[in-house]
Amino acid sequence: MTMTLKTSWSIAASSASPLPLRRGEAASLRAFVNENTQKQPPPPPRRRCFQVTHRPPSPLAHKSATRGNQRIILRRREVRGNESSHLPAFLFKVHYSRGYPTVDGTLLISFTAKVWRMLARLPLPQPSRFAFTCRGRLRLATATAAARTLSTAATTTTKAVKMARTALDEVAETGAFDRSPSTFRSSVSRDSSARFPAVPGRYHLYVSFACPWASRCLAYLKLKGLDRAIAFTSVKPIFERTKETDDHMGWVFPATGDEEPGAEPDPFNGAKSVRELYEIASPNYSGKPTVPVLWDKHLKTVVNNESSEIIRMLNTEFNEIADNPGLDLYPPHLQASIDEINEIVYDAINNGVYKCGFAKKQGPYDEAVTKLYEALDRCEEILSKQRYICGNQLTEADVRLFVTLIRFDEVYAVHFKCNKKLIREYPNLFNYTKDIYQLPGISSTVNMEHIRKHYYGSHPSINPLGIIPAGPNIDYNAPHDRQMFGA
Ligand SMILES: N[C@@H](CCC(=O)N[C@@H](CS)C(=O)NCC(=O)O)C(=O)O
Repeated sequence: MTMTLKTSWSIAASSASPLPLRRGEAASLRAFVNENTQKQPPPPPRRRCFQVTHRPPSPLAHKSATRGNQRIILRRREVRGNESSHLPAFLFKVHYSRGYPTVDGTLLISFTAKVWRMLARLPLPQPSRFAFTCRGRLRLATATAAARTLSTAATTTTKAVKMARTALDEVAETGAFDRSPSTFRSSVSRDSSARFPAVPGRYHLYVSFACPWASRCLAYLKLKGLDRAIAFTSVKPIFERTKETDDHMGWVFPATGDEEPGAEPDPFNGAKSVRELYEIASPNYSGKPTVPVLWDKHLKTVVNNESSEIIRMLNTEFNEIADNPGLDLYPPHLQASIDEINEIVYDAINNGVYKCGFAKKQGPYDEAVTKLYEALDRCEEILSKQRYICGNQLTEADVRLFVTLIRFDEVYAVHFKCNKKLIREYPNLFNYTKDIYQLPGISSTVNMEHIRKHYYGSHPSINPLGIIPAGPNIDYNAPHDRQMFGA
């Protein structure tokens, strides 16, 4: 039996097939999806950001099949939208291993088990083209161009999450930047019997000084007094080729400690690139090799690559070995207001500057820049009444806001076109930035040389010649007026 799905590829099943289609299963993938999506309950509220968490192994976890030079791997994952919505999902991965350049496409799709069984039986796609459209709305694309052009769309009951190779690829057809979720989401625990117990010296943080997300973690190492228990290594600031065999550009380590001040060779794995670290942890990894990486030296794996989760662990799980265990940056009485401000700051400011900078069309840029300045105005207003963003106590929300503010006038204003107003034109935001910069240890987490080199030098589609503008060289050690609020 052979059926053609749209024009792109066909589904074949016969008794000779290693995984023959079962009777009663719909004749085409579209029918399967229609059938299953129609039976689904009403969709949960749609969220732009999905957290990916690992579930205990199920019989459906890790299925793979090989045909010729192609290998298809299907893994079950849970995709969590928010507290109330749990979408079943499958990580759908196609890996071309022999005879073609190694190209992985990875998608997370929320399919039912029945559709999953169907997918597991599909003949493998042609390397040149693998795409199908379901009800005109769910589109999966992988194969050669996949790493760059994965597009995503959601039906009422399904959600596809892109897994691209660099942030610059994460632009939807609308021209808007759409950040993909982090993939390693395990936790270090103070419980000594946990898989990742909080033991001094066992974990290492791989960062880039340029990266605001990684810098959150560095700020926590300093504030909590954990820098002796957890060491870190920074990569070089400018993206380079990560492999000879393909053209992926990303974070690389210097060959020696003298090559680039601030950057060091990988002390444990001798990796040339962050990509290599991810491949040690997961040989078929095809997502974005991002920093920060919380690395387990003992199990040689990535524990977690999501900064918002790493900082929560650093706040609570390492207190037995922290020099400053009493500092709680996410105290129970402020959690609701921290969560609320984080949501605004993440979407409109932290990620908002990227949405301005990576937008490929005027509309998404206009939308992002409007939201960005609305949020900055709101923060300015809040900070006219209190020292920190959630009151008169430093919290996680301040660290998260600070890492973007400190980069703003130096890079985002020019490189990401966030030039409507500068941070130094907002009296409260500017003084607040200096206040946090002057907290013990924080200035050592800000390497402006790396920040400027990275942004201006790593995004040729935005700054083709890589020229680094001269200014503005702000003195963040200059006096500020924030003591007027006490504390
Ligand atoms: N959600 C992640 C985002 C991390 C992230 O995007 N890091 C950027 C650096 S600022 C990265 O490593 N990008 C690599 C690339 O685009 O190829 C986190 O907060 O940890």
